[in-house]
Amino acid sequence: MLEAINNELKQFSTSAEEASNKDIFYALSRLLTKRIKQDWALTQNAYDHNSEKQVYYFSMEFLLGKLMKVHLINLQILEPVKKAMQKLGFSLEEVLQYEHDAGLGNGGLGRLAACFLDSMASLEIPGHGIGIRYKYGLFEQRLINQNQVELPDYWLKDDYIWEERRNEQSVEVKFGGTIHMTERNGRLHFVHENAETVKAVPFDVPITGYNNQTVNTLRLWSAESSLDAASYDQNQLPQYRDYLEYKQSIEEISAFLYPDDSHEEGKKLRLKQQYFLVSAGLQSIIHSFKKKYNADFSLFPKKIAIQINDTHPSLVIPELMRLLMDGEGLGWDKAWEITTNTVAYTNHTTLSEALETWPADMFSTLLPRIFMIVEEINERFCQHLWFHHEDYRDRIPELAVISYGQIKMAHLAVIGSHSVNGVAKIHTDILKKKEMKHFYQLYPSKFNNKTNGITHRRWLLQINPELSRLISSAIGDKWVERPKDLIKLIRYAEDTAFQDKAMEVKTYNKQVLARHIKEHTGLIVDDQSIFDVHIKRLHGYKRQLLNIFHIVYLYNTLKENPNLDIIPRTFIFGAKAAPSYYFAKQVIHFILSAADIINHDPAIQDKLKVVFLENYNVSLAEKIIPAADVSEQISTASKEASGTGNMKMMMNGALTIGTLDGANIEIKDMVGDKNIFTFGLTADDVLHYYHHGGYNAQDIYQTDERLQLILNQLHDGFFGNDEKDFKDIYYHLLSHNDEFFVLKDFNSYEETQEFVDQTYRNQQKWMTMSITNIAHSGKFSSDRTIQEYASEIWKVSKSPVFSR
Ligand code: 26V
Repeated sequence: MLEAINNELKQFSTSAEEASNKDIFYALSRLLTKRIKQDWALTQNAYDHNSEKQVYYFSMEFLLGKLMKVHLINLQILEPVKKAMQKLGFSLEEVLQYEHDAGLGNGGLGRLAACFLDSMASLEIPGHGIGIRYKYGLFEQRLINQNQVELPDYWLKDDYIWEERRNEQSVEVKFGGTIHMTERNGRLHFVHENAETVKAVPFDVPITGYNNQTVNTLRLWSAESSLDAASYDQNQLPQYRDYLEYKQSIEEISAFLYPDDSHEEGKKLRLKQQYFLVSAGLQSIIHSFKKKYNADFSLFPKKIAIQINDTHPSLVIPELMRLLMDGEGLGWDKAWEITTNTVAYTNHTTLSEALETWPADMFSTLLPRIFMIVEEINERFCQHLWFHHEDYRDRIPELAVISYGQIKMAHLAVIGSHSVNGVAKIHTDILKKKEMKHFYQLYPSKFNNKTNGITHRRWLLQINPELSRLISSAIGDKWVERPKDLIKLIRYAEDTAFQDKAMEVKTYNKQVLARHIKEHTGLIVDDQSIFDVHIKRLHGYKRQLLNIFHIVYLYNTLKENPNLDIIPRTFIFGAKAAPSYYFAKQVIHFILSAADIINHDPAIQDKLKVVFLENYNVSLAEKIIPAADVSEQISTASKEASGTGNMKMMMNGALTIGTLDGANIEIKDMVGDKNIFTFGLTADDVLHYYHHGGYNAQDIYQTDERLQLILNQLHDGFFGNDEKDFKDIYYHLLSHNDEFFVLKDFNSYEETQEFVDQTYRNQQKWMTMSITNIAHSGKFSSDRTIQEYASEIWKVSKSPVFSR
């Protein structure tokens, strides 16, 4: 290994003595790329020639984070590389910092896509990602004057080491223009005239499997001008200026990731991005399909499975129809059968403000042919209801794809696919019983659940090597390939020697995080305190506000009674707010302002510390999660479709304080009531209040003195001069009747937090609970999730590149 690295350095006429960390990083990346490319070519060759079904996961987001360590682990060369680095006088950890996070996603949905790619490759499933190569990923967050400020994330500034441009596989995507219909040999032909043509260039990223030879592909599409700059005379200024403007308008399509995953805006550029992704992706799939199977499209659903990550890529349905009919000459019925048998849809939210709809006039101008096809899908669906479901006649406007000038993408996705899945049991139940009740009654067999998962290779093996080693020393290392084997740890849950070691690991991880906190915020936190962690996007329903209310309550109580006996706690937050989400930004401002007061008040005697870490992203999550004692999963019940941070923290031995929402319920089912702290309204309670009323936030304000004090502090400027923001939170809760039941759940949350404190005092009991959580976390590996998608939706099996 040492020699290989030295050789790489030599080729760039430098030596280990003269090299910088960055030189070493590039040398290592070249070395790895060469190794990976061999297996990548073999895998590709196998997929080109065998007749296995191929899976394509279409997603507007892939939140990959860094990949170098993943590759080192997957190729089983982490230890030798680490040693070689040491010999050369470098620290691998420092070298790895030179890789920029690929932040091509907002949060849970994008990170899930990345975990799925990892699991598909590790399980030897021929499964690929199709996404967009955004020039700017999710914004970088700075905290300035206790407020969030956004900076662009120009992650492609230095070359992206893993990508491979495949110019020769570029395709064209057409926007705008008009559709001209002609008749030839008794058939209608559709000619797209005066369209704006965009060149879609694929950049492929290799996805390595763990300890196998599979290297799948994530294909990211980039928009480029199809006109050649050379054909413009730079001296002909007006023309050249037009060209530059045109070029910019094209490149805009893959310029940035929309940073708001909470409010759907119906923006034209976003629709352009979606069609760009879908059209480019499908054209390349059809191209490789035809190379293998000529034009026998009846084979298509047997050889291709397409999963769409939420409705964002749901234009695959009309676009596949277009390509099959206009491109390949198939009739409607045949094309429809192929399309619906190929496409499957995953729903990730029931929040109405995030559901996608497009104004029909904008849609038809931008995508005239696709609009015609969507209209036809709508027409046929409405006719079907009218003639075959008489009792649904009144509901046609409610269920149609196009109604009152709006196109409803979720309806299109359900009608045009053979499978509709939710991402946790309760979420799927809510889809069936409420949100998509009528579609469920019409198509019961389409609906199914696939509870989310996370890749245990990244989220345990990679980020927590100390815990991984301890686990393997007790139960062997088979759990790495078979995560359900973690259950064998259950024998050690009450083993005091093992508990001591697990506690040592946790303390070590807390010390590492404490150092990071000191370096990045200047705050000194006690590694003996409870590390209570709330990391996720900032959103009203995720209730960071409930957490900070409880912290302020503890602060107020300690001020009253400085001798109050509580276990010291360090509250750790990480969260980005969508740039235009005003309320979310006010909550950040509140947390930071309260933190400032609490952290600097000597009366608190360091019993409470509040830390807000800047720029929460995959790499920061990797530093925080191994050090968490308490995992905050406190969404308003019914709102969090699944959550995946809950699984990551459980797998690292944190105990959950959570509502009965999303996958928290399945965590509870696995570990049992005794090993999780649940509280608050249930989903049924919440839905009942929404439908029938009966909740009055003012009543709680009047009767609960603790909350009255906090709300008055917000109103009266206790948290600083910038009191407008705080007043807005006050009015949000009291005048808008506390949409997310923060006040309603406060009492139950406070009591449960008190119980957490009491439980922590018994360290043995705590460790029993912690080890029990780790032991049951195998179920939440994305390997299990992917196996379920593979056997129940995609009908694909393992396809090893070489049988071992
Ligand atoms: C929505 C929108 C709408 C406007 C434009 C940009 C944009 C980007 C993303 C989204 C998706 C929101 C849905 C979502 O992220 N759902 C989360 O999915 C996770 C994975 O299934 C799940 O664990 C979380 O509970 C769920 O909130």
